[in-house]
Amino acid sequence: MYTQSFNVPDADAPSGAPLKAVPHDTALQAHFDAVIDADGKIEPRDWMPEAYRKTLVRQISQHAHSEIVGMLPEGNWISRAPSLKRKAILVAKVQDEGGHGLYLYSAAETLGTSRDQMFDALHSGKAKYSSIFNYPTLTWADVGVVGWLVDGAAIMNQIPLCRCSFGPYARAMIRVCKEESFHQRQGFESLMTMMQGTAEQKAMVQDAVNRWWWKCLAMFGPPDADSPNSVQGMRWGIKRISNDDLRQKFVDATVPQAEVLGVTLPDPELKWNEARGHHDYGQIDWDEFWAVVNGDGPCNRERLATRVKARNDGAWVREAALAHARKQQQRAMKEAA
Ligand code: FAQ
Repeated sequence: MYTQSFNVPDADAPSGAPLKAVPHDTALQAHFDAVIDADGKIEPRDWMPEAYRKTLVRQISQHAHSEIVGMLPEGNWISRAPSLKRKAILVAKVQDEGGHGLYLYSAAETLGTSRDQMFDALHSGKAKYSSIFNYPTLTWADVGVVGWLVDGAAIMNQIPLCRCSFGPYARAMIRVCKEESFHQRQGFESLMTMMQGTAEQKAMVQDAVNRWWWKCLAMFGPPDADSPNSVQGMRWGIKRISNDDLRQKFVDATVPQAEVLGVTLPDPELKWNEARGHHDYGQIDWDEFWAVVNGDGPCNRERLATRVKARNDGAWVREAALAHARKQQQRAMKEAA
């Protein structure tokens, strides 16, 4: 008998008889392991261990939710962008994030989970999304800083995901990374313009950097020693670089950019360490991070309420589309009869 576990007794076996190992099981597992070891790709129709499938659904759906919830902090500024050019760029960027969410939901659907199940998990507070989107965008400079630092951190994390062992996720990431890189540059360029402006504009940029810097460092997830999913994720070729190593790469890449921009990163302990060949940096507030991840950040409730309202407000569109599809199908069947 075929089941997901491949390990049930035969129907004609006497009850209480020991489970018969099904030879297929080990062969499939061995094939999966060989593909992973050879750095190959697992595709949706391939056999995969249930734990691998579950991990991917967890990570990809959380990633998709982050993109969709991530539209909100910047979307908040579309109606107040300071010029037509900035408004057009921001509309395009926020739309791109929505598109990333859709690629990712589609990738997760190939693993046998429905979009409704994923939305239910988000809306009931069961699924996570990135901590960073639970902070408010208080000024126009925050929009530039989200592009520069939040998209910058997202790219750092996502480039290794282009080599993820699960094909649909890896392929989605290639396109996402190209778009994120435009997002990061537009953020930097917007801040650069402000830094050539008035003293008030420069102060606004510095204030935004002060408020977002530490939250961006926390985006990479808990320290490696406290990251329960890392070891298995790396064994499976889902994660390629650890949370702490990505965080370090982000710090090292951002310090020279901050110098070009003319802003100070708000960390007195930030300094080049010649022996390590990296920048040292100060302590991240992990209590704050976990409070935000567990639903208690400045904007968690507002963000979820906005997503639930959007889902409810759109119900009539989904119903109308389904009714239209049913009508078309009936008409086609009548014509064929
Ligand atoms: N926020 O054992 P680990 C973007 C959770 S997209 C909330 O280290 P893992 C684009 C983690 O889920 C940003 N929760 O977990 C954009 C786990 O809980 P669970 C999103 C977090 O999976 C820009 C627990 O902590 N990017 O920004 C966070 O090995 C601008 C233990 O952690 C992705 O999702 C966090 N920051 O590593 C959009 C990339 N960190 O699930 C709009 C894909 C950790 O066991 C505007 N995801 N947790 O209940 C990943 O690479 C990984 O899932 C990590 C976490 C690195 C996030």
